[in-house]
Amino acid sequence: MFCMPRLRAFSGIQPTADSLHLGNYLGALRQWIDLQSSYDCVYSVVDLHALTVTPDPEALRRRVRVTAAQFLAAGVDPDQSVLFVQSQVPQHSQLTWLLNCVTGFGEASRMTQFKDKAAKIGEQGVTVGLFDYPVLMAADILAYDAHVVPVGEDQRQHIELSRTLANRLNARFGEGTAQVPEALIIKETARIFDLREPNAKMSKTGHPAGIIELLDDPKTITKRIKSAVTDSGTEVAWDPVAKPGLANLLAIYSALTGQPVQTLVEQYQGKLYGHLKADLAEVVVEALRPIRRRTADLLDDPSELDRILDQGKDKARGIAQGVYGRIAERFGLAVQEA
Ligand code: AQP
Repeated sequence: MFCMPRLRAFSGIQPTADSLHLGNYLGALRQWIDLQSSYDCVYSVVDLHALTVTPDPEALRRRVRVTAAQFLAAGVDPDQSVLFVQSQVPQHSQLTWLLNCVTGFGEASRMTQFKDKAAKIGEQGVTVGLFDYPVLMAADILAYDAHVVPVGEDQRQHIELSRTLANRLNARFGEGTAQVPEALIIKETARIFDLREPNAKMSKTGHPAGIIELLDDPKTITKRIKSAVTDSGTEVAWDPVAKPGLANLLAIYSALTGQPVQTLVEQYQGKLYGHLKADLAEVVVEALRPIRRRTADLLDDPSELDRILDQGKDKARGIAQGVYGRIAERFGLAVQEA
């Protein structure tokens, strides 16, 4: 029987914290898991990106492993998908340089995440690396000829840049130079908000009280959900503009249970916000319990984690070397076989 080759999905998450958070999980990671049955999936702990915020080397080493362990614990299957650490595949940096040379300074300057992060860090701390982050991300994606990129809403502009650069390569060097990727963003969970500031996205660098980490213990999860900021009203209703905090809790509840938001709203008619928060805390605790347990098991067995990442590195290099060679040759570079 003739089988159509599968389309390829690529995505990555930065090892910039000791735990991923619920936004990373619902916005990206859960999609990664679901795509494994129908796509050829390549997932990466993108440690080169983490260097843009100058982490302590020891913390970076630890976080690379704990991030990879969480991918696996959440359901990334290393026999089905390629799981690797970005810095172990040199083509990411090599392709970034080629893409740097076709990216306008003006178009890179328009990236809103750079502006936001630069504003937080302050002028003195901003590096060229942080500015170049979206080009490195384009290289990550193009190096695997990825057709789709499962991410949260905050990455939409970066995927647009990747598309622009792929189209530019094809226009300049001929069709087939680069695969033009598409963002895969799930509307309902595209942006999970901070529990204390429901108009800001939940972020690894946010205030701890506003974040639910995948590795948080049940007591912490319960405390954070119970003290989540809501409005002064009493009626449970879906109104992201007037009741952004409540809408965020309903979105999380719905995403983790599969119950439509409207069903939840009806279920909590005549009840107080506190009832919903108490039930949601239980839902989140039970959803994250197996991930926390499996992550701990994986970290207790360092040789198995090493084996998985080593196998992933070889497979990732196998793909990226070929794609990089094709693109570099079209630029006119004499590519050496590795
Ligand atoms: N709040 C969120 N809601 C939905 N999706 C989200 N993602 C991040 N936050 C939310 C998605 O998770 C993936 C993680 O990407 P990343 O770690 O490489 O970078 P990030 O987007 O900058 O993530 P953080 O956790 O918010 O880190 P900092 O604090 O560094 O900004 C991406 O697919 C992202 O869309």
